[in-house]
Amino acid sequence: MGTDELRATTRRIVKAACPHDCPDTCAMEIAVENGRAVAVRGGDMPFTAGTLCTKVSRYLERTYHPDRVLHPLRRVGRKGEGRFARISWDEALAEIAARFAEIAVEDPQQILPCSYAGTMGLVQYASMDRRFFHRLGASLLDRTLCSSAGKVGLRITLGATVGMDPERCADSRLVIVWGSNPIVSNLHFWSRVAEAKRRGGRVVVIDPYRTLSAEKASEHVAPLPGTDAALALGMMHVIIGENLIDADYVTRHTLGFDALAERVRAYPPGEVAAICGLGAETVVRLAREYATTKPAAIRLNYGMQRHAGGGMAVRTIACLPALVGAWRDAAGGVALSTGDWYALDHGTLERPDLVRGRPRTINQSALGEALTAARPPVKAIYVYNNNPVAVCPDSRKVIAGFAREDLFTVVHDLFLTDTADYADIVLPATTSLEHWDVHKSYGHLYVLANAPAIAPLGEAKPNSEVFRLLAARLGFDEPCFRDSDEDLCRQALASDHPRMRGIDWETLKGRGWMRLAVPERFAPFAEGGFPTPSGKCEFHSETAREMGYDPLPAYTPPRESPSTPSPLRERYPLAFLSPPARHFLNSSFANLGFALQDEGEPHLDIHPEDARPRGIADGDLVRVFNDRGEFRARARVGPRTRPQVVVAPSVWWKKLSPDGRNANEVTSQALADMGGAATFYDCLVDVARA
Ligand SMILES: Nc1nc2c(c(=O)[nH]1)N[C@H]1C(S)=C(S)[C@@H](COP(=O)(O)OP(=O)(O)OC[C@H]3O[C@@H](n4cnc5c(=O)[nH]c(N)nc54)[C@H](O)[C@@H]3O)O[C@H]1N2
Ligand SMILES: Nc1nc2c(c(=O)[nH]1)N[C@H]1C(S)=C(S)[C@@H](COP(=O)(O)OP(=O)(O)OC[C@H]3O[C@@H](n4cnc5c(=O)[nH]c(N)nc54)[C@H](O)[C@@H]3O)O[C@H]1N2
Ligand SMILES: [Mo]
Repeated sequence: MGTDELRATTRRIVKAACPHDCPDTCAMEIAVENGRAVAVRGGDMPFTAGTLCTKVSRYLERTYHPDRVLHPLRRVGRKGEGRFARISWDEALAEIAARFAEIAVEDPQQILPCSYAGTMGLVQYASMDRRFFHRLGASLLDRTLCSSAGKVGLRITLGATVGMDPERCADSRLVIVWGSNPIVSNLHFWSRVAEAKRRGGRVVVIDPYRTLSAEKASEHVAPLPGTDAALALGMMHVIIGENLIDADYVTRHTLGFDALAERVRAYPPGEVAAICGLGAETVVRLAREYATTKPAAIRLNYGMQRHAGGGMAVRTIACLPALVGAWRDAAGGVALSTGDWYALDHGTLERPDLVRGRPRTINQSALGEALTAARPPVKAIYVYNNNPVAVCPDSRKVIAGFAREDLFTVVHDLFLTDTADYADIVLPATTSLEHWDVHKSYGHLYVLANAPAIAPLGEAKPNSEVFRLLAARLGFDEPCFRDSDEDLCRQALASDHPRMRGIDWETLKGRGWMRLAVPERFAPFAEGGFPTPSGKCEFHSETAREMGYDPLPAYTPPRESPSTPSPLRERYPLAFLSPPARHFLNSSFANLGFALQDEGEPHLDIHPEDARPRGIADGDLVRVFNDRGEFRARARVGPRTRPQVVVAPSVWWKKLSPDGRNANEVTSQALADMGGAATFYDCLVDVARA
């Protein structure tokens, strides 16, 4: 037998899921030969359709990267210096257990879990870890870095974090991509948008920045950041004023139309246009096109959420489809997240019933504040699935916290991140190729299994396993601390909800992916049936009123904006955006040669009108600064961004940037109106030649 034949006989294909924080949640197939992964490709799940993004198609370079942390480490240098010596797992676990036990005797709330979305699998994102920290009585963490404002906005309006099936957008005649750059951040959705366009549909991108998606759209509308709710109210003013509503749908399936009609009278196109920095005719044309084109889809995303009025902006835009009856068609409606369609009982995995006492909750978007000023203090922090030194706002405060000599810090990661440099103990994590998991998605309607393709590299361990071991060391003897990862996968799917019919772990594991039990052309609200208290789309919401919000859609101006008069605006006249870079995934991949090569160097897009008076030429090194801090980037002068808005695609590792800093030096810990969410894009700066 020749070597080729031998290879062929030992090759096996493992069905997996991309674990990253991206709406696409791709199906993957991993080819394995003699215990080594040798190829990855996109799976046959319809949404993935056999292709992966440029980052994940090179996943083996990440998995087998020479910089992987492969055994536990203990700090030998100063905090932040990143000097470590190898220790054994036994030493590492013994030290963590001893420190946690000692602090817990005093007050377990002084221990803080710090995790976010390094992996989105239900097991490795939130299961054994939550059980462990609940049982310990540790502080709870409110995970608000990404989507919590919009989730509340949707819940008030539609009743849950639900919407149209993004896969159906290929059939839309109009797609409004609002505050999103899908070519970068939602690639497989973009292929549906491109298909809609090929079939003669129109694609309008609403974004202050001329993104790749904006360039490829039929039309690009560039409002000032944080003004989207005003634009939506202006569109409703036109739609209602010109009687372009779907009166039958409004009567049968909405609540509070008269109050809404009254409200939007205060938003005539001229005034809205002035707020948004657009022409009034744009507002009118957009409204007419939206109301008269069927089916029309709105892909709403995170751009407008990361502002003072982010929750209300999502709520306001989410009212549009009911007004024009867009929900009648599977290819119409609004898509922000499909998360709640899964109807899973996360409590089974996370076991909130284990919580000891009444621990406080710490907001992750104000982590810097918590680590420097919380009372009682945070004495120990355990970071996993998260790189807070790079990704949390207001870095100066975050770093002041992590630099505290009296803070005991554990970081569990694949790489020595900016955060790991501050760790007392570093633990090696597995990639998704090395552990079990099960995935839902927030951008489609499939469930995916992830089987390990290879054994853990070096001494790496999955999150779940480390918490199992720590629970044993701390004497937690509840049986749930002995569940295996496959037990957890099984429990994750244990739901008797009709949409989960037929989806159990054994079946899913065999097939790799399964669609929720919903029709192919899923038009969830064609006949109303919203999961709100009234069963209608709530233009007027008592839920909102009870939560202390305006019961009607409204425009909440950004705190820091060229469109909001303030003393700050006089000193820092430019709006600063730091949206996802194409070749990074938040700060993941941003340490890998291939991604760094593709992304170039930290840069700042600035319009010629803003560059000229500052004496900035294309290619100059510039300082981006405000009262919170500063970082440096290479200026790209051109029309890619609109006047008064500068843009620095992110999130770069600080220690791999020329000045050791990144965009979060200037972002603020102020919170959005809803969900305690971060306001990364509600930020004024000035720029000068360095
Ligand atoms: N390649 C890549 N993909 C990613 C990520 C990544 O880092 N890299 N991150 C993942 C994660 S965690 C998330 S949450 C999603 C994010 O997904 P998206 O929200 O789709 O993120 P972006 O693609 O940056 O799109 C946001 C756009 O909003 C614009 N914007 C900023 N402020 C405003 C505003 O006030 N109004 C409007 N209309 N637009 C505004 C920005 O210029 C930007 O182009 O992407 C996921 N996918
Ligand atoms: N300026 C600015 N800041 C932002 C944003 C922005 O647009 N602009 N976006 C925000 C958004 S939307 C988000 S979602 C957050 C994202 O913030 P994070 O969720 O922190 O995402 P990453 O930066 O990718 O860091 C995830 C870390 O988890 C590690 N990891 C991966 N898999 C595992 C695993 O199985 N186990 C363990 N223990 N670790 C693992 C990765 O190696 C990586 O270091 O950032 C936010 N920060
Ligand atoms: Mo995110």
